[in-house]
Amino acid sequence: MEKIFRKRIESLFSKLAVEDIDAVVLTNPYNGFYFTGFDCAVATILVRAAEPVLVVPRLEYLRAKKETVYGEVIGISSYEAEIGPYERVFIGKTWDLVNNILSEYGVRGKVGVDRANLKVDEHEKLVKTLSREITDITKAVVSLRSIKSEEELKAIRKAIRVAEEAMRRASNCLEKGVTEEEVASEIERVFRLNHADRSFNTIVAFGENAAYPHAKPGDRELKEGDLIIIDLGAKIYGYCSDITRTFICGKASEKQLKIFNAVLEAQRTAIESIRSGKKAAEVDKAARETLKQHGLSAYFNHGLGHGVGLEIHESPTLNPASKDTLLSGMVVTVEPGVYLERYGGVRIEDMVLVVEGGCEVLTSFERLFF
Ligand SMILES: [Mn+2]
Repeated sequence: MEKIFRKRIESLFSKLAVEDIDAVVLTNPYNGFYFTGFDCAVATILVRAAEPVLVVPRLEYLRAKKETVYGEVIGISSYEAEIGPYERVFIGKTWDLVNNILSEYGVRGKVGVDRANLKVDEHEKLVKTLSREITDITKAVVSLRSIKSEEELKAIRKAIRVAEEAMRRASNCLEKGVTEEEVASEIERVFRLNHADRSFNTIVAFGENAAYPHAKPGDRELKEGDLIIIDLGAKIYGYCSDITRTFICGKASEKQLKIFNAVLEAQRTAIESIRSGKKAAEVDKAARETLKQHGLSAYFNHGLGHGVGLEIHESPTLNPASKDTLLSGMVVTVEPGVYLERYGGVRIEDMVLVVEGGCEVLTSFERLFF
C-alpha cells in the first residue's frame, strides 16, 4: 500500500518539476486521501523526498493515525484544553501550523496549493501566513486523479458490482403502490450490507417526478403507466460508482417507447464515439445530435457525463463547453436524458473506461425491460 502512495507523490512532483516546487499543501480532503489514504485532513503537506504530514481535526487524530498509510499526523484545535497522553495536538490556526512545518522542513521556495478548493478569504489568509511564493497546482492533481490505476479500477469495479446488486433489488420492488422512499431505502440497505456507502443521494423518481434529473425520493406511490428513473451509486474503499436505469410500470405507451429508444440510441452513439484522444465535447455532441434527429434535444438539460473516482463528479467533464480530452485510463459516465414537464423523463447511464481506440463499458446491468 505504502508503495502506491509513494508512487503517486513522486508522480505529482515529477509533474511539477518544471515549476521548481519543493512542497505542496493540499486542502481538498479527496486530494489528501489520494496521496495518503486518509479522507479527512484539513491540510496535507507533501515535501519533496519526505514523508507526508497530515493536519487533522483533533477529534479525528486517532482514526487518522490508524488509517493513514504513511506519514505523520498532527491534530489541530482552535482552543486550549487538556490534551491526552497519546495525542499530538497543535493549538492554534491551521495555516500557522502549516507554516511551522514548512519551516521545519527547510522549505524556502515556491509552495504548490490546490487553490480551487479554497474560499477566497482562506486563500488570502494562507498567502499572508505562509509568506512564500504560492502557486496553484490544482490542475496537476486533477489530471493525475483522472487517470485510474489498476488498483483504483479494482475498487471502482467493486463499487459497480454493489450498485448493480442494488439496482436488481430495486427493480424487484417496483410493484404498484410502493413509494419512492421505500425503494430508495431498499437500495441503501443493499449498500450497507455490502460494506458500501452511497456515492450520492439515491434518486428514485416516479411518473411526473422523473422530469427532474435530480429528483428527491418522496411518498409518491407507483402507478400504472409511470416512467421510473432510478439513479444510484455505491462507494467502496473511497471509490464511487454511478448508474441510472429507466423502467416503466406496466405496459409502455408509444410515446414512452419513442423517448426511451431515442435516449438509448443517443447513448449508444456517444459510447461508440469514445476513444483515447477524443474531445469530451465531441462525445456530448454525438448524443445531442442523435436526440436532435428525434426532435428531443431541447429536453436534454444537462451534460452527457463526468469522470468518476474518489468523487462522484470529477475530471473530465463531458458537456458542450468542455475543453477536456478523453485519455486512456479515465472512467466516465455516459448519461443522456430527456425530461418533459408534468410527464416524466428517461435517463440511461453507464460507466465506461476509456482505452486506446475505444472504451470498455464497465456497467453490465440490462437497459431494456419491456
Ligand atoms: Mn452521473
